Amino acid sequence: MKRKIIIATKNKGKIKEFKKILSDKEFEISSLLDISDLPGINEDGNSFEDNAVKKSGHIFDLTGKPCIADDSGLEIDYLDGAPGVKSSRYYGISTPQSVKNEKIISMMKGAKENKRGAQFICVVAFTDNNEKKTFEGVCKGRISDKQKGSNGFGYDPIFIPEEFDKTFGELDEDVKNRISHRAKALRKFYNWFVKNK
Ligand code: ITT
Repeated sequence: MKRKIIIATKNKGKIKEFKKILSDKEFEISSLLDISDLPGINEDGNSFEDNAVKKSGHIFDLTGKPCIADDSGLEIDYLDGAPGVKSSRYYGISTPQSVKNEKIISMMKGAKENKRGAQFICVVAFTDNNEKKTFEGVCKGRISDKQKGSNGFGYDPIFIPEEFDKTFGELDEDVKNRISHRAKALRKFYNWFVKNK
């Protein structure tokens, strides 16, 4: 029998990836796009972990159903780790993503290849009636010199994962869903879940 789980997000890019990555697993997944009128949450934690735990705990408290949340972002070495935990609010929550990406490209103009390192981080938090657990995934790579491709979402058109020379925006979605920060965190979650739940 399929196990019901709620993904505590309205981000369509994340929802698509969660569903794909967990598609061969025995979950019946719903998201906040399927549940109307839930009050939002202030993501004011200082870490991905704080925010992920806050989001999954909040939705578990409201629904009483097992819940997973994802807090994620891009850390760029050349920008001292920015945008990091503020990735979705960087340069304004309603600024179009392509403008944010262009801003980063221009701030990094002239940065040499060995100074362009970056990593995507994802912390998945699980909450049910008797526990809270977190799982982290990291995907290392570098920032490209222009935006390329339209696959994925967010900063994908400017991020080139290690061992590739195309951005996540250009790479096939199946490749991203195999090697990404989100795939790694969800694999850890799943391995724990099957042993413990
Ligand atoms: P929820 O809180 O509802 O899950 P959100 O978009 O606000 O949605 P976050 O606070 O975790 O999510 O912000 C993460 C941001 O980091 C996201 O909006 C993207 O801009 C970026 N990001 C995270 N994972 C990414 C990925 O796989 N590819 C590209 N950008 C990503």
